[in-house]
Amino acid sequence: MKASLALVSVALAFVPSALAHYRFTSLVAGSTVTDPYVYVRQNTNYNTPVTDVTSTDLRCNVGGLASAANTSTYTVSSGETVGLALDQPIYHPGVVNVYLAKAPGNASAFDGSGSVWFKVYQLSATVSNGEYTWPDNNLGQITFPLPTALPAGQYLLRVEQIALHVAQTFGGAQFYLSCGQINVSTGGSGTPSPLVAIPGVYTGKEPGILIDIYSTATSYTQPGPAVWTG
Ligand SMILES: *[C@@H]1O[C@H](CO)[C@@H](O)[C@H](O)[C@H]1NC(C)=O
Ligand SMILES: *[C@@H]1O[C@H](CO)[C@@H](O)[C@H](O)[C@H]1NC(C)=O
Ligand SMILES: *[C@@H]1O[C@H](CO)[C@@H](O)[C@H](O)[C@H]1NC(C)=O
Ligand SMILES: [Cu+2]
Repeated sequence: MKASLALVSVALAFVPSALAHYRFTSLVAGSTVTDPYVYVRQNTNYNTPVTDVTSTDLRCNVGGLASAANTSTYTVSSGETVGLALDQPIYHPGVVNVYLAKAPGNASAFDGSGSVWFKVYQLSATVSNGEYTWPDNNLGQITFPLPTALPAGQYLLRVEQIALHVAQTFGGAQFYLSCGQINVSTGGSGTPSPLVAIPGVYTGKEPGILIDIYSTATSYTQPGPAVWTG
């Protein structure tokens, strides 16, 4: 087993980067791009996407709960632009959702369980002349301004890109995702809603997840709850 794993690693090293998948590795705050996996929970499945929407791995990726304590928390202010950067630009057609969950204590001790997640940002597809346009094509990072009404405290910042190139069969959509850890030092007094659980938020049968993107497009329905704008 060890030998064959090593051979796979060697083979992967020679795959042109355009053919490898991509990972969300680094927290972005303002104009600062932090080092990989310092403020982002490190996953253990390299760049393999999650495809089972009922798995706990959908929350912070495979290994993302176990690496919590080894992940630092970055202090930001509400209203600041934050997000996650990738190791290489997104190239599978798809859409993006960003969720936050407030930790009861330290973000590094939070497993993100329960109905605690709310959506703060999304990039959805547009349709024109029967064709989809994918908003995230070639992006190297996903960033957005934190709502100014966001209360102070520590949060998990979860970015997912749902790649839809083989999503015409159930379980075909690929979820590329990571969780960062942020500490909102000066916040507002809003009440984020609606709150959802991850896993739980998706069935995998949503029209924006189980979809043949190569057929004639009429509309696109973004998966997940409405964005909380504060
Ligand atoms: C902890 O994270 C650092 C990067 O911040 C990494 O170099 C190190 O390997 C990690 N340790 C464990 C046990 O995962
Ligand atoms: C958060 O972590 C710090 C440093 O490890 C610790 O002193 C503090 O008690 C923790 N706070 C909570 C609410 O767990
Ligand atoms: C979070 O921010 C507050 C306010 O600036 C600060 O007192 C606290 O030490 C920070 N916590 C962490 C874990 O960075
Ligand atoms: Cu891929």
